[in-house]
Formats: sequence, structure tokens, C-alpha cells
Amino acid sequence: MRKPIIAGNWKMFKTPDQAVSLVNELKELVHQDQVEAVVCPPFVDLPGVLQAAEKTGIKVGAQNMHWENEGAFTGEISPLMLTALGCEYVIIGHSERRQYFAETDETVNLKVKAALHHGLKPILCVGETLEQREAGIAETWVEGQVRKALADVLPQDGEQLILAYEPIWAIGTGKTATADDAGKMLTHIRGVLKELFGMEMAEQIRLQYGGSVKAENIKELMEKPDIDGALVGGASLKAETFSRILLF
Ligand code: G2H
Repeated sequence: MRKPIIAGNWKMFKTPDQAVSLVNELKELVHQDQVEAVVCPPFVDLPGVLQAAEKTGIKVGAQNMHWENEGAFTGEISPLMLTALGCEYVIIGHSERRQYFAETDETVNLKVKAALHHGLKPILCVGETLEQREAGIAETWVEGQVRKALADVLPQDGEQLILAYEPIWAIGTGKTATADDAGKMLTHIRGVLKELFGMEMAEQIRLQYGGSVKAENIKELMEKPDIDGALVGGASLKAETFSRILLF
């Protein structure tokens, strides 16, 4: 049985004080361990959030990282820095990083491998544009992203991996993919993972849907056999809305 995992991607929201307040509010509202709850704040919020989340069961992740341990890479954060803080997860290849910061399938692959090497659990994001969906190539495109992101990843590392399908046209737009569309894509992705990692490992990997997830649609999404959780943006910024999603 795969344990559901719901992660909040706070994007570029919340100052350190606001971030700690949000975790403190959240821990009052969520007392259960049927769902793994993860929050992914901006880098500067991580120390405070990690401290506030200690012994609460709330897990913490970063939103990005470089693949090198250290070096002359102004403005970047390395996997070593994240593990030194005690981060457990790291979002890799979010479409906003691909779109605005020129991340490619190749750099996403380097980051996934570096995360796994350092014992960080990557939340690998993939997803198609509206044009690609309308052109009928969504599955082929997403499959290509999955294969490139996971090139040379060892099957035994599969269990550390979380994969989030986020159709770009559904991100922050209020448009959610239908539960059927999301479920179908994630079943397709699990099929690709079976090919790459073998049946048994692929069945253990947790798959998320992301894109305008809210309390009103989480239940229907979670009913799909290959949806094991969600990556939540806007609705994770308030304890009240995120807790309702976590308690679906
Ligand atoms: C997709 C998602 C979180 P939102 O980017 O990764 O954001 O829920 O605001 O669409």
C-alpha cells in the first residue's frame, strides 16, 4: 500500500516569520498520520520551518537545488546545504523553473540524480502545455520528460522518488484537469516506470497530481487508483485550506 503524500509548494510566498506561523497553525489543525504532509517553503524559510515542524510529523522540502555539492554558482543552493539543514524532500523540475529559469530535461536529470545520491527525496514534476494537449501529444510529451529525467537512475532508488504530474494549463489558473484525465496520465506514467524500474518498484512509487488542487476536488482525484497525492500551490498558503486538503 502506498501512503498518500500531499505537499504544499509555497513558491515565492511567505517571509520567515509568516512561514513559521503557517506551520504552527497547520500543526494545530492536522493530527493524523494517514497522509504524509510536506511543506516546501522558500530557501530562507527552511531553518525556521524545520524547527517549527520538528516532532509534528510535517515533513519539509526545498523547491529547487543545484546538482553540484559546491562551486562558483552565484545564487544557487546545493544538496549538501539542504541535507545539512535536515530537509527530506526537494521539488525538481517544476514547470515554472523550466519556463522562467531555463531548466532542461538534462539539468532536471542531473538534479534528480544528485538528490538521490544525497538521500534527498525528489518530487519530480512533469506536465504538458495546453497546445500539446490539444495537439494530442500530451502522453508522448510527458513520457519523454519522465524518461529523460530518470535516465541512469537505478531501479533501487525508485522508492525514494515522488513524481508529480502537473499539466501547465492547470497551474494557478483555477482549471483543474478532470480526475479522469489526471488519473489516466498517471496510469500511463506508472506504465513507463514499470518499464524503467520493474513492476514491483513501480507499484511502490508515489504519484501526485498538481494544478489548482483544492479541498473541493482532492477527494475525487485521490479516488483514482494511480493518484497517491497532490502537489498544492495556492491552496497550501493558508492553514485552513491546506488542512482541509490534507484531511480529505
Ligand atoms: C502547480 C501547483 C503547485 P497551484 O504549480 O505546484 O500550484 O495549486 O497553485 O496550481
